[in-house]
Amino acid sequence: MTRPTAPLAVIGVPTDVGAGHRGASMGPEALRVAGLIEALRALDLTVHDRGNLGGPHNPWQPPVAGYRHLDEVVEWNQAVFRAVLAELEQGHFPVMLGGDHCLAMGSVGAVAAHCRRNGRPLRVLWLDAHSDFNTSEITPTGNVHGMPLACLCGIGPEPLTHLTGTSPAIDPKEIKQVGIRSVDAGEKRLVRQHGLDIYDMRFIDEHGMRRAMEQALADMTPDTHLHVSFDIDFLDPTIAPGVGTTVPGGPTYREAQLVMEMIADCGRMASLDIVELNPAYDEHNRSGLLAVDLVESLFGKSTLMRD
Ligand code: HAR
Ligand code: MN
Ligand code: MN
Ligand code: MN
Repeated sequence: MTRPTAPLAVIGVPTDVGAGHRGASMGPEALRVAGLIEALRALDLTVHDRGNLGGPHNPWQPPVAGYRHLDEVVEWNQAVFRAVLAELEQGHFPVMLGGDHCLAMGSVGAVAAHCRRNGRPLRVLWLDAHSDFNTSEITPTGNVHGMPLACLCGIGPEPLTHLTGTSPAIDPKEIKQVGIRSVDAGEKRLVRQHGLDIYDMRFIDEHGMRRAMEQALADMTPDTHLHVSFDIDFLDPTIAPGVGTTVPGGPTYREAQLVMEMIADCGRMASLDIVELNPAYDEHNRSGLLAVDLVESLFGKSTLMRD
């Protein structure tokens, strides 16, 4: 196990403009109230809590031409992109507290731009119930939190595909998805067409989480930048009810712990999103507390090794 040595820069992104349920905007504070910052410091990590980014409020309008709140999503993501790139340039490890998953366009976009400039290979590990590879033509909802990976791969509206200046920001080959169990009809075609490497719940049932993670984390060079995008709805809703879009049949507590421990062991993680926590749907912040528990393992806390 290798702990990151770079100081962490925690960036709150209190938005729910990309979601179809309101309340993920309260996620950053719920994670802080659950003790995230103290838990990371207790692992001897240096943590700068940068507070929250600002952005447009949620106008709560229906979708227009296949997108709900496109202008607001663009504005939030420009802010995320700038903030994350600035931290990476200072040698910091950015940790985004969401906020809905649309923010990953800004965070992964910045990581991709940084890797490109420094000639570092990139891998994006997407822990989620959903593939988040929709487009305005195929989305059943118009919610942009269902589209970030398609936009990052160059499929989407110009202001979102060109956040980093160049499009596509990432190659589908750089993406590994784990825990997937809800993919819309048109989205299925698209993820197959782009050859996404997906370890869905069927794979996990048949081969186990250990094999899924071994394969998802295989073939990284020592200089690979691993970005982890942790959507709380990855977890089974019986243990993490505090999200807007629950999907039954997700990883158990032990499976989720193994995921985090194996990521810590690989020693490549250099940036992280924690997204979709929605305190309006939670029970006494139990999903927030669980997220903190899992993130401790992600940063190297283990039962028998040194704390
Ligand atoms: N696929 C559905 C849609 O596009 C649900 C997407 C839900 N997304 C998140 N993030 N909660 O994974 O509307
Ligand atoms: Mn510093
Ligand atoms: Mn997601
Ligand atoms: Mn999801």
